[in-house]
Amino acid sequence: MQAAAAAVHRPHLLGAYPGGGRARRPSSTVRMALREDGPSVAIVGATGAVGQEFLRVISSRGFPYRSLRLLASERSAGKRLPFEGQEYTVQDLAAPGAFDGVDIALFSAGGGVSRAHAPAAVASGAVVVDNSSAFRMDPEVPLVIPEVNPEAMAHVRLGKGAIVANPNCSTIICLMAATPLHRHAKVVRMVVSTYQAASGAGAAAMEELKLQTQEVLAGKAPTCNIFSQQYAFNIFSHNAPIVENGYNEEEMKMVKETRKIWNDKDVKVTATCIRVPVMRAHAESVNLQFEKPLDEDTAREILRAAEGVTIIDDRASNRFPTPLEVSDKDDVAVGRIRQDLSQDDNKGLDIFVCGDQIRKGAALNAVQIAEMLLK
Ligand code: 2RA
Repeated sequence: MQAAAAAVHRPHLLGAYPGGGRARRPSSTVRMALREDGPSVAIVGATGAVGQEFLRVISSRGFPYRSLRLLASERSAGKRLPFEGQEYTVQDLAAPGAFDGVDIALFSAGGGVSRAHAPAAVASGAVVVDNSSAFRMDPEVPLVIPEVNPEAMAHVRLGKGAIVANPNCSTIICLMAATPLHRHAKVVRMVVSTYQAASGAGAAAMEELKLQTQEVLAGKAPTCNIFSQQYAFNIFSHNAPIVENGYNEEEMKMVKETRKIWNDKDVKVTATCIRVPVMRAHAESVNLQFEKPLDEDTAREILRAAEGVTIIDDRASNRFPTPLEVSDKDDVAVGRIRQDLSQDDNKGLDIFVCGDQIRKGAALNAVQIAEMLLK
């Protein structure tokens, strides 16, 4: 048994932040990424929450680009957006030639837009990194978390049109922590309970949470436009539609995407997904049952060495990951690492994981996929 679980902080390029995890590169050190030898990049859904985060991540990581095209629906076309000292006019993604000359197109404008326009981008030779659910379960489309299954996109080449899908945010955050343990002891069953932030439902949901909080505090009835029920000071089952088996679509994504990413059709996964009034980072309680024994000290060592993972696990101070602490950070944070008492022979662990939904759950993962195309 381990003696006292201490908070573990690993140094990082972007600088450790107080209490563990990683800080986003400060704006004063932002690198100009406009480079003649970079690919030509298009961002579809450039005015949305994830679209805007694509730009921040491109800038903070110095992702090289020769040219940048910001695309959105006709409604947003004509808007002007500043980025790295230049001003870009948002163009209509449905206009003829919208993807001409584009090497990499980062899509985050919903499944309908991806289904309608990704094929045109691919036909013009672009590699599409799609953040929607449109192609995730297509057997021809790799579903990739770079730290987890980079091999799935080994055949994808710049210059040859293709689609690579970004997994759902909840799956990314869960598997960032579960996969290093899975590699060691093989997960046979995983039970996930999520506490999902407003950002997962888009910028309008974040605004609704702010507005409702003010309204409720002022004794007014909350405005419910995005969600059908009060969100501030409340939690409710995830807003995704319920399917025939009683699960909602968000829960089924966790089940199906985990199997695809781990290339393991037999792994047992069950999930309960809940929306909580938190702005932009998801939290997840994950129970893992393994084929082989895995003690909690070894698990902590494995997670400490895992890329993109920070451990916050200070039992003495009762200090563990929180959505606020991981907001705007690249890493997912893992804590509450403990042996599952109900499993024999150290074959079970409980962990608690938090990750920024817009960043690692969406934009950062997509830009990391794009980075892999440059290697
Ligand atoms: C959510 N599925 O509801 C979204 C994020 N991709 O949080």
